[in-house]
Amino acid sequence: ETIDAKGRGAFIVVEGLDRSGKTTQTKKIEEALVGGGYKVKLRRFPDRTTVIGEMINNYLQSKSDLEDHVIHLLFSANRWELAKQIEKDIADGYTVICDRYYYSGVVYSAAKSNPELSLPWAREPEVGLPRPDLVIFLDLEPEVAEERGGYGDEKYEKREMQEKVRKLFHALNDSEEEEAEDMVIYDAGKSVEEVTKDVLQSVSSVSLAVKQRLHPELRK
Ligand code: Z5A
Repeated sequence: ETIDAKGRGAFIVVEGLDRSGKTTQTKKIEEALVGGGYKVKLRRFPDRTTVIGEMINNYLQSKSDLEDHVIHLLFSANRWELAKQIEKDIADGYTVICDRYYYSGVVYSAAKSNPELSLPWAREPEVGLPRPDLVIFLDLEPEVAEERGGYGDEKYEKREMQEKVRKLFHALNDSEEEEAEDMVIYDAGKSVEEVTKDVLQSVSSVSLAVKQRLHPELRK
């Protein structure tokens, strides 16, 4: 089924742990939607192509050290600098599929052993960003992630951090926050094809439903 030319596009976020297949599934969703006649744009955060993105990249690759609050706010600023473009794309009828978003922003900072970076504190700078219509969380046991070629060399790619991040993603899903309303958890330990089949069920129902909702909401 093709989308009404005047309707807005959906805003779909793919979240998950390291090696959970976010990039792989983002492309699969794109293929399926393009095949169904949708106009699609892909995004990823951090977007390392901007000046702020370059600072984040240097931090993740341990080429620079930044204070915990500072790197948190840079990740957020990286979303804010692209927020208007995302809103415009959605309004122009593009379905925007985004590899990581403020869910990662909140959870990775809160997973640090710094009591000043609580979940509520970490959520604040994200208030007012475009709210996703759907957040697919690809859940994976850390052992399985390690079997997929292990973690890379970047800052947070360590077993202990990944375990904390996973717990916090689940805590967010069990919370009263609006993140819980938008999030659907999928078992990313299945084969690529099985995961695609699972996530496409949510994607197709959301893509059709947004035709009724003219404007995307902003995050409260
Ligand atoms: N971060 C943050 O702190 N604050 C923020 O606000 C944001 C992010 C936005 C960089 O993210 C770091 O930034 C990240 C969070 C933090 N830190 N960590 N960890 P990134 O997105 O740039 O990098 P990444 O998470 O390391 O992405 P990735 O390694 O590319 O993972 P992926 O996209 O989820 O996986 P993939 O490339 O699709 O697949 C990984 C491998 O597994 C590959 O060989 C695939 O062929 C294989 N694969 C995929 N699916 C399957 C299945 N189903 N079965 C078997 N094998 C599979």
